[in-house]
Amino acid sequence: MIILDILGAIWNFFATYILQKAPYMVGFLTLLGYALMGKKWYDTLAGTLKAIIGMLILNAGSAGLTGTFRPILAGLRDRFNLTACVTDPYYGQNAVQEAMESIGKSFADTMMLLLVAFIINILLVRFNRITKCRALFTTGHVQVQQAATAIWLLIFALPKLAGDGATVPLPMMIVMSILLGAYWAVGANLTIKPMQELSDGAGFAIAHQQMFGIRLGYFLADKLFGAKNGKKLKKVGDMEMPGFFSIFNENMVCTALLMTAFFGVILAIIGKPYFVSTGDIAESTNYVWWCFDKSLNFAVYLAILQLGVRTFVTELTASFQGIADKLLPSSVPGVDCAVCFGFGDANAVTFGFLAGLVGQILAILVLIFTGSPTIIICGFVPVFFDNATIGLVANEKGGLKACLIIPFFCGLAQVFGSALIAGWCGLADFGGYLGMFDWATVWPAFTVLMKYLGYIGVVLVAVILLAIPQIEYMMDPEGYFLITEDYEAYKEKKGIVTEEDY
Ligand code: ASC
Repeated sequence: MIILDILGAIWNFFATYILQKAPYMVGFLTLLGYALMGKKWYDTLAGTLKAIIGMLILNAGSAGLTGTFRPILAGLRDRFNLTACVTDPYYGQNAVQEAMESIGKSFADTMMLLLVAFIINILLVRFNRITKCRALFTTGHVQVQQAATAIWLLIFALPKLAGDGATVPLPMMIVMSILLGAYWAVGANLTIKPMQELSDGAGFAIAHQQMFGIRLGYFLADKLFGAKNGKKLKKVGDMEMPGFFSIFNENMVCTALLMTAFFGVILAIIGKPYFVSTGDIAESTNYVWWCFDKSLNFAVYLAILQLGVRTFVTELTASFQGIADKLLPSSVPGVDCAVCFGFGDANAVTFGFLAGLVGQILAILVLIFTGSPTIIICGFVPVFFDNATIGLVANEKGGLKACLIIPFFCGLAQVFGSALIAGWCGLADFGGYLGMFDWATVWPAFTVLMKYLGYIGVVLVAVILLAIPQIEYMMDPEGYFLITEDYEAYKEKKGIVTEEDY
């Protein structure tokens, strides 16, 4: 009994403080990786600390961005008295919690789902010679948000299987874990090629909420805007601006100026009285200066975020070699989408975000003017992190045009998709929906299949998911594992020349 109690306490600690907290999960993997490699204890300690601190810095940047700009976008809703559903992973998670309580179900099942789905992800990677899945999800906060949303979508799609009790019955739990675990493994796996190319083989995948979006953006950028007949691509970083415009070449300056213009307009629309009423500013505050200060802070948080990436990425990927050699062959860690902001053209992050914002605002206006029963307010997290990431990847493959056009369409898809699914499954009534790209496109499609085809739909979704890495493998059997095992050899085989190699 005592042993069981101790094991229970250890597990509880692990689940609460490590599994759900990305910095410590990354630290744990770094520690494990270095230990498996037999590194000296003090090097292991230093590497682990650096990985944790780097990830904490990244979180500080991302929390700063979200904390500063979320109230501004939410202010639009209050200012115009809209009863609208906010697309934001945290609002979405709260909405699920309230929705579950409203039907007498316990939210505690989410944690169980998270754990079992994570084990399925590990197994799919462990047996990757069969499954072809090469990426392990490490972003715990995202996993919690997704587990919550997936529980609700599945209860909605399969009410009979969900039963009437307070807890989710075992068969339902099994279905949920398989689908979610497969989505993590397959989605993160889809991002490996775009990320290896973007980072010149840094050895990570993205484990976030727009993984299908990244691959789609990469594919479309290449097909529609990619370099043809050996012509060099015009990327964001290649723009040589004359005179005054040359100051836009500097990332911090570019971000600050663009944000001042964009947020200036939004803040002008909301107006000072609103922020006085919320207590954000005093009556005596100079509103224009306050807006300017907010906009400059955008560049500050982005810079912090990139510093975080530089601090932890090499430690994590170097140590992960130990895990790949001993435990999970040919695998890479799946990390937060903000990690890729440390690679590629820094301005593509800003351009992608702004193009996505324009798309989202346009889509919201369409919803308002067509009298849609569900109105969406764009939360900061989806509009920024999704579109910046997709824009960065699109720029790498298809240049400036791709970096603007693809995120614009993603912006439309995020709003229309979220409005449809959140209205349909009832989460809009609770004020929030996850709203990130995959959850506004891929998951709603899965939900339709399961709602109308029942168990056949479930099987279909699982088969579709598991078939994706197989198809990817069939398209490039020789390069498929090489790209994670030895990127230099992969490049040589494919005749890829990067700018650094010139
Ligand atoms: C999310 C989420 C966040 C951000 C962060 C980006 O989906 O919940 O806090 O994106 O992970 O770095």
